[in-house]
Amino acid sequence: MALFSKLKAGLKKTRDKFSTGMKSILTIGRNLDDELLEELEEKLHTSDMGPTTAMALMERVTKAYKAREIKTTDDVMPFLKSSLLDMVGGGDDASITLRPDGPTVILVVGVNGAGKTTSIAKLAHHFAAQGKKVILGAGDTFRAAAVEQLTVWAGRIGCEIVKHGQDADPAAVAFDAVEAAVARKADVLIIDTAGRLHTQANLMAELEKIKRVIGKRIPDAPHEVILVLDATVGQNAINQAMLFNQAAGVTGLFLAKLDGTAKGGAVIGIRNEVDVPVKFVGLGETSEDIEPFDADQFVAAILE
Ligand SMILES: Nc1nc2c(ncn2[C@@H]2O[C@H](COP(=O)(O)OP(=O)(O)OP(=O)(O)O)[C@@H](O)[C@H]2O)c(=O)[nH]1
Ligand SMILES: [Mg+2]
Repeated sequence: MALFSKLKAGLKKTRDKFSTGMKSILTIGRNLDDELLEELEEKLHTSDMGPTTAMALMERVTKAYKAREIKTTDDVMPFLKSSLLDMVGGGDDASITLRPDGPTVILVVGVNGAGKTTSIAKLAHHFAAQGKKVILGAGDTFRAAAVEQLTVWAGRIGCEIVKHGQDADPAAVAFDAVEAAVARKADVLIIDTAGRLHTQANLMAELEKIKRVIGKRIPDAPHEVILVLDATVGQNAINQAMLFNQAAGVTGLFLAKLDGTAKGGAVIGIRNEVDVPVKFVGLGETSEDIEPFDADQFVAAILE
């Protein structure tokens, strides 16, 4: 499958570091002992999945070793694989379920240039392809070009867009977009926001305001707050996920740019440290380059 090979290509760096490193120490005939465990720890720490995750994995391995659940070097890779699967998660929360009555409101947030607007186009395409009526809200009023960019995507995908002028209050745009989505009986409303640093408290507070205003029109909305992360930034993505989650209550991650020279290993760390599920991955610059996140595929792409 083309997209899976893109995923594998994107995770090449992670896979090379991880699998090649493992193979170099888990050689045939070698005993599973304390010395090997030390080497394993070192390899895990130099992989790009982050120190906390490396430590968590190591804890599991050591425990299993002491309990004699893993006895030989042959047992190590299958054990790591099932541990990684467990840590990356998956399950029911790994998708966006649309509500049967009224529009599902999705607020999209993230740092500058993470891939928010492109990922919105992908989500719009994803739902439109299922025959759903999609409306976009141009909540990034910070740059004039941002509204234009989203308008171009709306035109390509063939969905409506609600927009105000530049410098308009993003919360007001969001409110109007929700009104329009209700009035026009849309299935999905996806709202763009300006990029902001997770460390800028005033801008993070603005997200709360946008959420509050949306909630005034539909009490349980936004139903999803999707944080778009640039997969190429590695460990910093974990910090972003933590702070955006604190400020805006993130319900899912969109991992963009996994096709590039990504450090996708950070995903494992995110799930382990923030407990927000990855819902979609972005694998290119067109609206079709989107895949629902599949934990099995992801772990396979790292280990094979
Ligand atoms: N290769 C690749 N490029 C991507 C992907 N997603 C987004 N991009 C590119 O990343 C750049 C930034 O994307 P945008 O969607 O504009 O990012 P943004 O977060 O909306 O940016 P701001 O609104 O400026 O904060 C663009 O050049 C996109 O084409 C992806 O999955 N793969
Ligand atoms: Mg944008």
